[in-house]
Amino acid sequence: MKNLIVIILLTVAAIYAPLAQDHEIIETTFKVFGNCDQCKARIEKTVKIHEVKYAKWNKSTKMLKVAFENSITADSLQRRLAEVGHDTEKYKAKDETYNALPKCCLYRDNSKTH
Ligand SMILES: [Cu+2]
Repeated sequence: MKNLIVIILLTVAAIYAPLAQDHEIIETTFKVFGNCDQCKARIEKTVKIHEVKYAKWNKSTKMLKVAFENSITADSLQRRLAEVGHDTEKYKAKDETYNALPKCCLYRDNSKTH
């Protein structure tokens, strides 16, 4: 009986150990420039990849709160945002990408929130 319990415990540990390893969650907040609700939708959609568990952008503070698996980095998320036209603390969007955004989203010239 004692042996059986030991075997069950070892089996359970063997199954869960590799799963537990991969899923360490990192939570962080960084600045992403934007203006409006369309920006909010674009920003949150851009970072909602498989590894990201949570993403909320605050229109007034311009802060993006994210929780993601440690297989990716906050840096890679900031790069993705710059690629769709949103400047971040670390990366600047290309002018041509920025200029292609809808008018209400042009946060560099028109920084008021509406
Ligand atoms: Cu916008």
